[in-house]
Amino acid sequence: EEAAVARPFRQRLLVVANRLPVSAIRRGEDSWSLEVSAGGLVSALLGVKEFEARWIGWAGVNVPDRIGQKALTKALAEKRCIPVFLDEEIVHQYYNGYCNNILWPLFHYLGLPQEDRLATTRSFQSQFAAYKKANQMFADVVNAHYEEGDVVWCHDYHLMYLPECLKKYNTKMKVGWFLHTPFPSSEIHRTLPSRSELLRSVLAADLVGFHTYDYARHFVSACTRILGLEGTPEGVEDQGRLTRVAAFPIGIDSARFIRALELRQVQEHIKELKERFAGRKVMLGVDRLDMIKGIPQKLLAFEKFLEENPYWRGKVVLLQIAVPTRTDVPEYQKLTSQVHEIVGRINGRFGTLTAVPIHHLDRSLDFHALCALYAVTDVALVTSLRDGMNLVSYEFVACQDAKKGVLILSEFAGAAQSLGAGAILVNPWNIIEVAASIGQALNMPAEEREKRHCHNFHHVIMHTAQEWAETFVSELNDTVVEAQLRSSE
Ligand code: ADQ
Repeated sequence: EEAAVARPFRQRLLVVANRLPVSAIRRGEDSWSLEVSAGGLVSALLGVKEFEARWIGWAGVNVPDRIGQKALTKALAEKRCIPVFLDEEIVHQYYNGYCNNILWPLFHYLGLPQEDRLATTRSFQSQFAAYKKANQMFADVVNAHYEEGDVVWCHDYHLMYLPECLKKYNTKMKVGWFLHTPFPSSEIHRTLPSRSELLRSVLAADLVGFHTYDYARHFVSACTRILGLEGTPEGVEDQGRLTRVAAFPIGIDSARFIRALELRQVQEHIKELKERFAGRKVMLGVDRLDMIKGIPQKLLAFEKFLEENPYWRGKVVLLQIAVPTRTDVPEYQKLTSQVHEIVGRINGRFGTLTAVPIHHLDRSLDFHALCALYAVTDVALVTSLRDGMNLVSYEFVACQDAKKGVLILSEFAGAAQSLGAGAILVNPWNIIEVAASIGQALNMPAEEREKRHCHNFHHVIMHTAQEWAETFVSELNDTVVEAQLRSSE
């Protein structure tokens, strides 16, 4: 950081995402304590020395009073973070409602919510209004901090309305937008009542990025079929103005994982885990507890495997670490109890007085514990029903250079396109196929494991998060901003 500060000029990068990469806890009327979360995006941008990143987003807390807001703004400034204050009602309608109840399931091919049609229409409209209002509030903050020469990078499905709001303020502002989820087939996007408005707003950006070529293609098809615009090899053209659309597959900060494995505390943890599971093969699942991750399907496949392979009973253990998310949403509560029920049944069927086949944890693990688990795993199971990329598969590969374990990977994760040659690819809906692939993975000869691992390891260390961020921002810089914005309809 310090060496980079000495450089004469570093371009400012305003990174706009729904959540700031910090958790804020209020300690008093005007005092806050902050904890920086070392997520992928944070380490990706720390690694990019050409830019000086500022973060703009919601701090995840409701701060209704001016004193609290002022104090939090000041505390966040030290972390180069700028807050957007959203009240509870907006959070409910924009974040829980439109983002997580409508866009998230739709983009993962789970369709729109299907309650009573009239009620849905009404709540849909108010949620979309809140979504636009929240995006406008983000735009206000960005605009207040923008200086000429800055580049603005908007993230994810929460902020699809942001590029248009920003360009309305300033047509010269360089605006990029990146989607972390899949972009679905245009036939799916078509079902969304606000389909055109969102596409048009995203097109106001200068550069639009996705994890895979397929998502980019789906987006371009949506623009051509729904908006009647022209798709070109570079992107989408509207009355002579080009919005560049391309694939930028994300990666991880692989060096951080590899370094962690050398730490004494991680080594000790590895030793403990090895002793604990001696004589058994370790299988691992690490997911947020979300329907898109296919956790019930994974458990059913494991059950099928144990059913058909009595030899392996007692010789293999599945560690499923599932962080609860969105716990106030009924569907997520239902998923939790469904998962618990299946785990209970399998452990009841195949457990003994001294050992159970599945250890299921409803919580997150700290970074070092996670690295140790990745390192002792023989087979990782990633069975997402849809997943923009899936970084867990990358993290597993990064920690496996000693063991050369096997990755079973859903073909519906973006990662299948980069790690497909080394992984065993499966259709997570096909329980029998996944069960068979568990057998294949557990029995795989060392030579084949090594070959597959090397392929994936090479990819993971070569295509890092830093490289991803650098490529996106430099391509954004290369786009030509035309000071023209289509008249909105
Ligand atoms: P996510 O859906 O959150 O991300 P993923 O890419 O797998 O999915 O990243 C999850 C991150 O959380 C990983 O870094 C993982 O280590 C961590 N994590 C998950 N479960 C954990 C647990 N139990 N304990 C500790 N840590 C845990 C979204 C998209 C993805 C896309 C990313 C990045 O849904 O498809 O890859 O953004 O663009």
